[in-house]
Amino acid sequence: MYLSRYLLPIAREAPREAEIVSHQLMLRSGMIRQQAAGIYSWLPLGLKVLRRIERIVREEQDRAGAIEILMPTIQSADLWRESGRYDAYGKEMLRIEDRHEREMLFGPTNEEMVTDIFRTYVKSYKDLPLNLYHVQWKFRDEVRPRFGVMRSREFLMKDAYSFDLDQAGARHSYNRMFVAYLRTFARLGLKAIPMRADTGPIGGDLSHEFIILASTGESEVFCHKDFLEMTTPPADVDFDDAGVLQAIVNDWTGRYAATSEMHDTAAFAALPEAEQVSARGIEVGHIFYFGTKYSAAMGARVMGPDGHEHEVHMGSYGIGPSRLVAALIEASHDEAGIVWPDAVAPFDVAILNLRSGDAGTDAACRDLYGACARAGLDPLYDDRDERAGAKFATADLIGVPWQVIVGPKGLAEGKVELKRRASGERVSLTPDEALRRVSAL
Ligand code: 5CA
Repeated sequence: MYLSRYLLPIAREAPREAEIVSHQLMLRSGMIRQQAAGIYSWLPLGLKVLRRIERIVREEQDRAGAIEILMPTIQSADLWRESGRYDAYGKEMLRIEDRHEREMLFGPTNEEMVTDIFRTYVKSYKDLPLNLYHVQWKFRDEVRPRFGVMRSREFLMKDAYSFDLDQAGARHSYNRMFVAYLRTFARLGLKAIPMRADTGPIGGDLSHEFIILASTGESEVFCHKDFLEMTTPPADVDFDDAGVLQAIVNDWTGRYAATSEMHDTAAFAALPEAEQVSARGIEVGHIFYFGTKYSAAMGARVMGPDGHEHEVHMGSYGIGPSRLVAALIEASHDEAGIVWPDAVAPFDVAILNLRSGDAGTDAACRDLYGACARAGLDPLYDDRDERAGAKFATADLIGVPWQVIVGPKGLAEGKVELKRRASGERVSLTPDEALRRVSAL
């Protein structure tokens, strides 16, 4: 992308209502625009990051055996009356009436709808286990939307729903998602810690929140220090092997970790002081096992091998890709701006032309741009007629992992400068060497 043709509305300062650094940086780097309280447009740069997160989330869902569908944002109240949640959900649910005076709602989650799909099409235990997921916008009329897309009213959620014949099967399904989440967050460059959690309006008695530690997090959390060093399950883990998955989950749940709602002061105090971590955290994922709560209420039954009908055991599994954009910035930024992990960066490399309009630097930048694109990289070329200082500041602010700085002095010796955003390290290289270095990652 040539920056002169892009929409990148950079702002020197963030509006005062932006309280936390991720919100400030998302506004300053032109990633989002607020349209109403807690409702945002995603501008080109923000959307690119959101899409890269979604892609990793999908790849790990698919790897774990979940199947993607797409359910609508608008749902019928009748479905929610079947589970009893239409009244129970309260003011967080945005209720809508259509022209025929039918009661509708903007979905805050999809347990009822997916249970309806299941009961329509699946009749036998032979079709189990089944896990259906979608990535769709949700609406929750939060009393206090705040921190930008971190706690918004409209937000993107990946929600998966598992169906099993019995509790043992459901446990395996739960563990599949547990391990998929460990892999997802690690691939995003985050250390997420699974913590026993409260189930709230979703229900059930087995639940984990996946929390990343950040000083601006909304939750108070307590955990064992070992979590900071644990290794992520490999890509080739056998998701069909219930024993292997259970062992991984046991390992990740064997040490103390809890949010303030579930905190056991005595158990935490029993840990040696050097092993206690007490911090703030951001909830980036939440998984639930709730047995037959929805299948019983909505008549989702399958024929078992015993010739009898069984209410299916279900779980639901959420990740917030839009919240993750903000969480990633909270976890990775400095005074100059965002420092994207390679896996989610909006562009792979920024090419900075220090003298746009100069035939030599223009040609070198265009060549490099073409070579990057041919190497499968996604380059952003700052070809604007701007001072070098403004180009450096923009590149640092938007946090592209590599910068190739092209100026007439260096070019006279056949060299460009390659800067790694995260470390600030700069080296002088030929354009070919710079390209090789960038594409090696
Ligand atoms: N049905 C279940 C699981 S699919 C569910 O709704 N779970 S949840 O309420 O915990 O939400 C799942 C994830 O969505 C959260 O972990 C969080 O990452 C994201 N999320 C929830 N509320 C918001 C919000 N107001 N703004 C941004 N992201 C949110």
